[in-house]
Formats: sequence, C-alpha cells, structure tokens
Amino acid sequence: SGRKRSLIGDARKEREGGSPAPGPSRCTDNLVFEEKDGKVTMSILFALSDEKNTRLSKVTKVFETFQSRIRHMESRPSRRSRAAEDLEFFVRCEVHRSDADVLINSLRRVAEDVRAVPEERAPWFPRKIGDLDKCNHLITKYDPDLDQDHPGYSDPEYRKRRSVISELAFSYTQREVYRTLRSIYPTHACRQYLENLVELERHCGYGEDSIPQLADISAFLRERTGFQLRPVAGLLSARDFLSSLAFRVFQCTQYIRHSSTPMHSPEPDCCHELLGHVPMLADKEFAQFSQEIGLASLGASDEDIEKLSTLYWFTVEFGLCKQDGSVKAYGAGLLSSYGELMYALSDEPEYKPFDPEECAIQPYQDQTYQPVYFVSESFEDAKLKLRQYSSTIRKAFSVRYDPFTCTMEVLDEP
Ligand code: HBI
Ligand code: NLE
Ligand code: FE
Repeated sequence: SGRKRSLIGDARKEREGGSPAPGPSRCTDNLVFEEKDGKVTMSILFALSDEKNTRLSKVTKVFETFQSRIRHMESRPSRRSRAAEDLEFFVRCEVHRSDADVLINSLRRVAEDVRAVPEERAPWFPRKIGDLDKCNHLITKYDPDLDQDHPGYSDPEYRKRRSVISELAFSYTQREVYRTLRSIYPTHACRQYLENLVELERHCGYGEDSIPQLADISAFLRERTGFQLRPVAGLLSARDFLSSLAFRVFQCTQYIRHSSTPMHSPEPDCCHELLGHVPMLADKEFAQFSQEIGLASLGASDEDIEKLSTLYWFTVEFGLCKQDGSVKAYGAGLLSSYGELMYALSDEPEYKPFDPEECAIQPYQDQTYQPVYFVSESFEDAKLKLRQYSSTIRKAFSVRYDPFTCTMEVLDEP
C-alpha cells in the first residue's frame, strides 16, 4: 500500500549517534514521522473521562483549527481507568509538519493522557488463511534454472525433465530413497515418527512404489492434527514460510532431488516433505510446537525472523530427542537423508542440550551435514522452552489463532 510509515528504526539510529536520515521529521515527543509535501501522518491516543465527555467537540475543534485531516478515529472503553464510562480515543491524522507539536499541546488542554504513538511498524503478515496466497515470495537459491551453484544448473536435460516431465525421474529415485531410509528408521527415528509412518503406509499409499497425492496426505493430516499441505513452487522466504505454520499450513515442494544424490539434497524436495515432515506433523504435540514457531514469527522484525528460522532449523529440521535412554531423530532434514541420519547418530557430531536462547544464534550452513545438533528432553519440554523464548520477542501486539474462522485475532494494537 502507499501508506506512509513512521521511520522509528531510523529515529533510533539517529538518537544512537548515526547521521540524521533525510526525509523523516522529528516532532511530538521525539517520535519521527514520514514527511510528505510538508505534512506528517500521526497516530494519537487520548482519553476523555466521564466528566469531560461533553468536550469531544472541543477536541475536534483542535483538529479543525490546525486543518488536520482525520483519516481514522475510534473510541473504546478506557483500559487505564476503572470507570466504565471513561473513553479512550485513537486518531490517525495528517497535519502540517510545523503544527504537529502545537496540535498535541492543544489537545492536552481539552483531553487527558494525550500521546503521539508510533505508527504501526510491524511488517505485514497474513491475518487469514487466504492471505497465504500473498506469501509466495520465492528465493532463487537452489532453483536449477536460476541458481548457478545448483548441481543441475549445467544439466539442461535435468532442467527440462524437472520442469516438464518430472514424473519420469520420480519412480527410480523415490524407490531408492524410500527403501534405504526405511531400513534404518526403526533404530534411528523417534517413536512418534515410526507410529505415524506405519499409519501413512496403511492408509495413505506410502511405499516404495508410489508417491501419494498431496491432497490425500493433506486430508490424512487434517484429521490427525489439523495441518494441511499446500503445494509451493520452490524455496520461500523464511518469513513467508514460517507464517504459514501459524495457520497449520505446510508448504510442500513438488519436485524430486537430482538422481545423482539420492542420499542427501541440500534443498527440500518431495522426499524431504513427505518422508521428513509429514509423519511428524501427524503428531499432536509436534504440530503444536510447529504452529507456535509460526505464531511467533508473525509481524516479527527481520532480526527475530532470522533467529526463529535458526530455531526452526535446529528443531523441526535437524532436531534430536531423548527417548528410552537413547537419542533419536525427529528433524525432517535428518529423516529424509540417509547420509545425514547415519552421521547425526554416530559419534562424530557435537550434541548440545536444546536451549532456545543458545540455539537461535547458533551459526549454521545448509550445504552439507551439521557439525552440531540440539537434543531435546521431549516435545513437551521443547514446546515449553520455545514458549518462554517467544514471550521475550518484542512486538507491539500479540496474536491468537481462531481455528473456526482460520483467522488471526490481533490483540493490544493501538
Ligand atoms: N521454503 N518451500 C520452503 N521449504 C522450506 O523448508 C523452507 C523454505 N523457506 C525458508 C526455510 N525453509 C528456512 O529458512 C526455515 O529455516 C524457515
Ligand atoms: N538434507 C535433506 C535431505 O537430503 O532430504 C533436506 C533438507 C532440507 C532443508
Ligand atoms: Fe524442511
């Protein structure tokens, strides 16, 4: 949208001693607002106690005096005072830059608790499940047509096959991947994974010889945990990918890895989604954990998104957990790669106990096996720790998912 936004980030930098940024104007309580044609857009909060209720016309008079254009105005029962009749007002208005301070001061004479508030500065995020259509920002990494480092980039045959007749490549690679991995799951995969895999084999056509339809697996998952699958063309931005999880939607790639590397692929492919993720998403506790990472990501800063995707990486993708006295894999990136699954449960890599603070800043690479893995006590424990971590992420609002309408309720907005 062409909405003007306040540049609070720049304001902060400026205050911390950087050079002043051109464009934004500083006024009213030192907040900085984007200036356009000499005008700034401000959000103002004020209160009218019951006695002063009859003064609303005085308030509007102030806006009129400064020829301020009101873009939005709403009232609600005051949350600060106990008297049920006291009202709180929220106004967005456009005013000449040089009048902004005086306007605020004039309001202080006729209303209470007058404050200029920063414009909404959280990044856009989906509010309803249909908004996920707009979460389609692909990144070019690993796209064999666009990424020069992709193993298939200089293989026109591969690229053609992948985009036009990928079906042909499916059966061979798929069979080898399935057979090899299946043989080590009983000793390497966590209990929940094994139980669900058997169900998928029984009811969903999982097996060496077929790749079931996404719609069928999606229907299965919906019955188990309410998760649904959605096809995606390739790697999404971390923000878009994580936001889907908030709605219990999992974005699945459709193609298959290059047949020269069946035991490990650096990018997600259908083996990874269906063998790595799906059985875990059928577990209630794990589904909840996944959704909570998604919820934490909504409207988070770029910095926090980076941390949450690192957390996602070391749990949902490469997590290990303790079970019956030994360590098992629950991360999808492990469960879809014979090579890394063997390696992760050997004595080569380093193990650390799962601690979100530490995990969120652990550097990682996605080209080859991880040098370090985080071991959780249980999903329950990981979920509680993640919750505690998420509550430390600074946001101007909180969200709650309404599963009946598949929409986000946004709370505490100005
Ligand atoms: N996109 N399609 C797709 N699949 C993923 O697993 C995926 C992604 N984009 C980003 C991403 N994973 C990682 O950054 C996670 O850490 C969020
Ligand atoms: N390395 C995994 C595999 O080979 O299946 C895919 C990881 C995707 C993040
Ligand atoms: Fe994945």
